[in-house]
Parts: sequence; C-alpha cells; structure tokens
Amino acid sequence: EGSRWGYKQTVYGPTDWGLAAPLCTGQFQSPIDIITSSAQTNSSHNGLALTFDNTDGAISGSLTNNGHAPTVTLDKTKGGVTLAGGPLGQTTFSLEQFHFHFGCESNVGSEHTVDGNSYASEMHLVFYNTLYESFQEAASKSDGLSVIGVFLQVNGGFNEWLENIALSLTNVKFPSGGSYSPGGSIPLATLVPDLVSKNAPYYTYKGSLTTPPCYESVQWIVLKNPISVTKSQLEIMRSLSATSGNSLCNNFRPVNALNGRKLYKWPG
Ligand code: SG4
Ligand code: ZN
Repeated sequence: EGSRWGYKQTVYGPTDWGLAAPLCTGQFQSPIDIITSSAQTNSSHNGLALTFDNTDGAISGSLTNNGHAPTVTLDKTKGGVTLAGGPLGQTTFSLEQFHFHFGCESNVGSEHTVDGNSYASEMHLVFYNTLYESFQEAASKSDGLSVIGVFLQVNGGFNEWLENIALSLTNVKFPSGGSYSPGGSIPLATLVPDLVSKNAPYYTYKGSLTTPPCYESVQWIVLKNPISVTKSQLEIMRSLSATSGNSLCNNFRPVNALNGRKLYKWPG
C-alpha cells in the first residue's frame, strides 16, 4: 500500500518498494554513488543560474513532517526561486519545496555518496519545469523536475539558517502534526552560499525521485561543496517521529546502478 513504505526492511523497505510502486525497479533510479573519476565534461553545460523574486533572496514557507523527511514547502506568493543554466539551458524550473535526509549516526545519512563515502545529511531543493502548470503535473514527466542536492557535514561551522529550521522542527515532531512557519523570512543564499554563486561546482545526471513513486523525471544537480551542520542540529532532526512511530533517521535510499547513464561534472 502506497503510504506504508519506509526505510527499514520490516516495513516495505527499499527492496520492496517495487511491490507498491513498480517504477522503483526501473533502470534509471536515484541516488547513485558519484564516482568522481568517471565524471565527464559536457561543453554545453554552464554555471547554475538561480534567481530570487525577493532581492535579499528571502523565502517563506511552511514546515511539515510527512513521516519520511522534514519538508519546507515554499509559499510562492511571498517570493519564488527559479533555476536555469547548469545542465538545464534556457528552461526554467521553479522551487517547490526542500527537505532533508539524514543518518541516525553521523557516518551515514546522505542519499548520494561520493567515491563510496557518505555525508551526515543531504538537503534536496525540488524544482519543477515551468512548462508545466504545477509540481504535481510535472512530477511524472521525463523533463519535469530538477533537484539540487547539497551535502551537510559536521565540521564545526555554524549555519544560522539551519539553526532556524532545526529549532522550528520541535513544532512538527509527529507526522501529520500540522505545519509550522519558521520565524521570519529565510535568506536561502545564506543557507547555501553556493546557490548564489555562478561558479558552484556540481555533478549532474538523469535519475529519479528517491522515494515512491520513483518517477524517472529528475535532472539531478549535486553540489560538490558541502555546508556545515552541528551535532545538535542533527540531534534535533533525529528527534522527529517517523510514520512507523520510530525516530525519524536513516531516511536515505541505498545507491542504485548507473546502468549506462552518463555522469557529468562542471566545471571540467
Ligand atoms: C521526501 O520524502 C520529501 O518529503 C517528499 O516531498 C519528496 O517527494 C520525496 O522526498 C522525494 O523527493 O528529492 N528525495 S527526492 O527525490 O517531492 C516528492 C513530499 O512528499 C514527490 C512533499
Ligand atoms: Zn530527497
């Protein structure tokens, strides 16, 4: 049954997702292990071009715990964010939401791995192609989505913006426990400085949503440079409850084979 999937093998774990969501057994699934030595350059790719409706890069949204990941859904009436460039060319994509995957311990947690190594967490900024009316309409189309992945590592740095989100999480401990608007508006640029740089190095490949229904509709853009998370911010994320009633952590899918897909890096 579609809503009962989880990350532990006892509750329709990842190897059983195909029973409820057949596309999860596809050949172009995400995440993958990014083998850096096999990443190629593509001369038609460029730097990422993000634009913010609000000049200070601020966004507003509502925070929810859907039992799988803490998720902030953008309130576009208070200012949107668009993505073009990179591997996307002139096609513009609009930010719908962002969410976090993380480990129960800090040695795992990211969905993508780099040369076999995991990070403690991975943030996903989910954009949809504005040729479509809405995220819902775009989600299943082959050119429908692009997701920017940002690694989080525990290295002593303090990200004030992540702190704002972490403190807000205590308001959405239980799944379907309603939503909460993080205090004030959020300057996305201070959360991920690389998002406003035209020179942020990234990896890119064609893949899927990393959860059921696993649509193969995502142009993945994984930033090379991680941002900093503190141990206590991760502890707050782990204090959320999952759909299963257990604590929400290790909400990452194991890596999938490339199956002939090309992995690119930028710059060359
Ligand atoms: C997380 O579970 C999000 O909470 C989901 O967002 C998201 O689903 C899912 O991850 C898959 O997205 O970037 N990891 S991913 O491939 O965006 C969708 C919601 O359920 C459909 C709103
Ligand atoms: Zn995700």
